[in-house]
Amino acid sequence: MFTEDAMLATGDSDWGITGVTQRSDTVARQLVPQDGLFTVAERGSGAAPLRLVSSIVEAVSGRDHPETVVDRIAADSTQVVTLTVTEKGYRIDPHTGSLNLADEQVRGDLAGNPPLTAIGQVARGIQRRALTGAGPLTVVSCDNLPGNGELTGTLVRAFAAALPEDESRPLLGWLEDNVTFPSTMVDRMVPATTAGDLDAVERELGLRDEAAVVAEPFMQWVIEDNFAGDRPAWEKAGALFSSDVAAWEAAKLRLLNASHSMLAYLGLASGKATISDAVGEDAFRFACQRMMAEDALPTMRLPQGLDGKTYCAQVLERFANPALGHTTAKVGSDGSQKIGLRLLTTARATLDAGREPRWAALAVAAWMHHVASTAAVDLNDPLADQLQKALPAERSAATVVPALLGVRSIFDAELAANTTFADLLRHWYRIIDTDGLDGLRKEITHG
Ligand code: CS2
Repeated sequence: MFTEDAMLATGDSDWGITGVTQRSDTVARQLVPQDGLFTVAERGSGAAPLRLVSSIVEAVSGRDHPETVVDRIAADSTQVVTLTVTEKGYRIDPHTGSLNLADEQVRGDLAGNPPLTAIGQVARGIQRRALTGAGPLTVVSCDNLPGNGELTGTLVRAFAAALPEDESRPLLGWLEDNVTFPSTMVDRMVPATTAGDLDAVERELGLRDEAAVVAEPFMQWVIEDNFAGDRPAWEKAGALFSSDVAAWEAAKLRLLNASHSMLAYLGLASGKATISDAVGEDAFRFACQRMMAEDALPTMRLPQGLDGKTYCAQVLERFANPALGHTTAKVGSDGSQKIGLRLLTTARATLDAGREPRWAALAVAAWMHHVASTAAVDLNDPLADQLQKALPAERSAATVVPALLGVRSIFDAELAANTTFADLLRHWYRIIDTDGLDGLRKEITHG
């Protein structure tokens, strides 16, 4: 949408996007017969009319056609590669914060197989640019990770460094001189499209659009202005260019995403299927407000132009959008990849400030409860097997909390050994596990 709006605003209509899907070919299969056209259906108050987006000119399944992806990244006409591949798509080693060289697909990509990981595809595409003399390239991560640009640069360089010496040296040199990795913060809630959404769009549009996307009316994109080559005039489409993206991203992760995860796990524990149902529960909304106001805000620096109070109120209002149907199961997926960035940062900072991270601990305890009460096959998380293995057969606050605190890829040794934090987790876990919703209501509103 931003790219199309930028073209409309400037009359520079030379841009086009090759859209790549990574893990399945579903979206590519939906887009190809539609020439890349898709509808964005905003839902909720202030929703714009249906919008047909035409900036995607080609859709490719990266799983089935990795060489095509490498070709497109390597093409001289390509200026920018954006990545929206979720936290787990980066293949980060939680212990080093760099590329997970033990990951099977990363190893395959390094061995010279047609690359299947996002980082492998980007690195191989850049390697080909270096050989063919194509121009500079900008790689833009759009995922919910702090310093996502710097991180992506680190991962691509780690991939390059792990190649044989004769490949590695020239690639690292070319990266240094020709490729930049600006950080960004993207914000728009986009639930998975349901069959009901497609039918509703068909009724409004008079056409069947298999690739229609449902979204909230709000959207925001903050970008660090560090481009190696040309780019669409996204600022003309409402994107904000800022030199303080890190603060924007931290605010989003530790306020919006943290509350989103809290609502997802409290909702899952109490039979609430959607985020709007969960935030409609007074006690849960109150817990989010207090987590943001008492744990998160006092331990963070906000970017200029962002008012903390207004932002927190706006976030809860967005969650309450009843037309969105954002499920607690979806937001609660991949918890092992999310809670560290969203909640444990706040827990650590609050403990460091000499206070109890009471509300962040509630969210983490609710996640623990979700993990302990879901079978491995049903737990939508890349660490599902590892988490289940860590769990004892008998599951209560006294056994689950220490068992999960022992998972080092999520909790570092210092945080895991903090007795204030462990006590809070056991306290909340017991209430969720034995007293249920009524107990939570009582404890949250009077606690
Ligand atoms: C959500 C996010 O699924 C999740 O974990 O918290 O995808 C959220 O909807 C977006 O970050 C909103 O911009």
